Amino acid sequence: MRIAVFGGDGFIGWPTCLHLSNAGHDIVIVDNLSRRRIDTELGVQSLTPMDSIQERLRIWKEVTGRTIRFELLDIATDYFRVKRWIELYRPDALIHLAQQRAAPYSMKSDWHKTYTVNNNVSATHNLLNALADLEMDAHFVHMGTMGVYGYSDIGATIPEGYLNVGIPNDDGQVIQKEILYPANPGSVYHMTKCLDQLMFGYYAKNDSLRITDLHQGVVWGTHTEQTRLHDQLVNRFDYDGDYGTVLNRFLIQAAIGHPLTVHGTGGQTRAFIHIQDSVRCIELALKNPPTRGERPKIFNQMTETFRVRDLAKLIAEMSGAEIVNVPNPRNEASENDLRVANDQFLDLGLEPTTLKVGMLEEMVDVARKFAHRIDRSKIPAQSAWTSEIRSQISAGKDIDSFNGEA
Ligand code: USQ
Repeated sequence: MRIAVFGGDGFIGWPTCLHLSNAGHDIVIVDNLSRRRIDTELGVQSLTPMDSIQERLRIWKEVTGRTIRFELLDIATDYFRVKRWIELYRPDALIHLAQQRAAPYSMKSDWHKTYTVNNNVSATHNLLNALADLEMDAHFVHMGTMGVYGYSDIGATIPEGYLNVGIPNDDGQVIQKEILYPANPGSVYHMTKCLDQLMFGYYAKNDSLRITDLHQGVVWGTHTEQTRLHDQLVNRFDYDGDYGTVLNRFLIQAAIGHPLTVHGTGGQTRAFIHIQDSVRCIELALKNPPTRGERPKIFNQMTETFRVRDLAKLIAEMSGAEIVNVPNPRNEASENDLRVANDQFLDLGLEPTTLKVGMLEEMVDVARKFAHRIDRSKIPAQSAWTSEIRSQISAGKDIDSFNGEA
C-alpha cells in the first residue's frame, strides 16, 4: 500500500512508519517537525538521543534496504500545498497523527489552548477537505483517544465508539438509535479529539469518506521490534511534566532515584497499551477498512486498565523507589473505575502485550543508560488546569483540599 503518515516523526508515528515499511508498504512521512520545536520551547529533550529525521531514514535504509521518504509540510496551515501533495502522491491510506498530543501542554496558557485547537482541528479538517474535494477513495486512519469518553464509571463497559439508546418519540414509542458515546473531554487537547469525531461523522456521511478512528489509551514502553534494530532508530522517550506519560515517567523516575509523582490520591484509573501493540493495531486497522458509505469505524485501542497508585506501588516494589503524593494540577476525578470494550482488535487477532515486571525492568535499564541526559527540574508537572488549582498549588495547600470530582 502507498501510505502517507502525517506526524511520522512523533512518538507513535516513528515506530509506526518503521513497522509498516518493514511489512513492505511504501511510506512517506509528512511532518512539520513541531514536536522537536516544542522540545526547544520547553527546554527539554527526549531521554533517548534522537537524530534528525533525515539521519534516521538514512540509517533505516542502511539497516533494511528500505526507503521511507520525508516531506516537510505543515498540514494545519498550508492547505493548498497539502492538497496538491495528496493529489500527486495518491495514497491508498493516510494515517493522521499530526496533532499536538499532550493534555498538560494544551493547558499551559491561553496561547497553548489556542495553538492546540487551531493546529489539531485545522490539521484534521484540511486532510478530510482535501480528500473530499479530490474525490479520492483513500482510507483515513486517525489516532484518537480514550479520553473522548471521559473516565467516569457508571457501572457499564465503555463500548467502541457508539452507544445504543432508546429515544421516546412524540407517539410514545421508543426509537432505538446508535449514537456517538457522549463526549466528555477532560482537557483542551481531549476536546479537539471530540471535535474530530464530529468532522469524521460529517465527511463519512456527506462525502462517503472511509474513516477509522482509534481511541487509544495511555501508551507505555518505548521500543518496538524495528526501533531495536539500531541505536539511531531509537524512539523518543519523554519524561517531562508535559509530555511524559504516567507509566513511562514513573519508570524514569525510579531509574534516577526520584520519588514517583502520584497526582493526588492516585485513584485515577486509565486504559493502557504498549507501543508495540499500538503499531500492530494501526496495521490491523489498515487491513480492515470500512466500506464507502459506512459510518466511521471506531476501535478502542487499549489492552489493560490500571489505577495510577497501583502502578506506582508495582514500580516502587520492583525498584525500591519512594512514592510521593503531589497536589494534582489537573481537574479530574480523584477516584474512578474504568471498564472498556476492546473486542474488535482481539477478534482481529491482537495478542496483547501485558504489563510484566521483566519488561518494566528492561525499561528502567534503558532509563539508567541515559540518566545523564535528564534535567530533574523538568520532572514536576506544572501545568494547572484552572487558575484556582494554580493558586492552591502555589499557596502550598494540602492535596486533599483539591481532590474533588471533575
Ligand atoms: N499522572 C500522575 N503522575 C504523573 C503523571 C500523570 O499521577 O507524574 C496521572 C494524571 O493525573 C492522569 C493519569 O496519570 O490521571 C494519566 O496521565 P498521562 O499524562 O499518562 O496521560 P494523559 O494526559 O491522559 O494523555 C496521554 C497522552 C494522550 C492520550 C491519552 C490517552 O499524552 O495523547 O490521548 O494519554 S487517555 O489517557 O486514555 O485519554
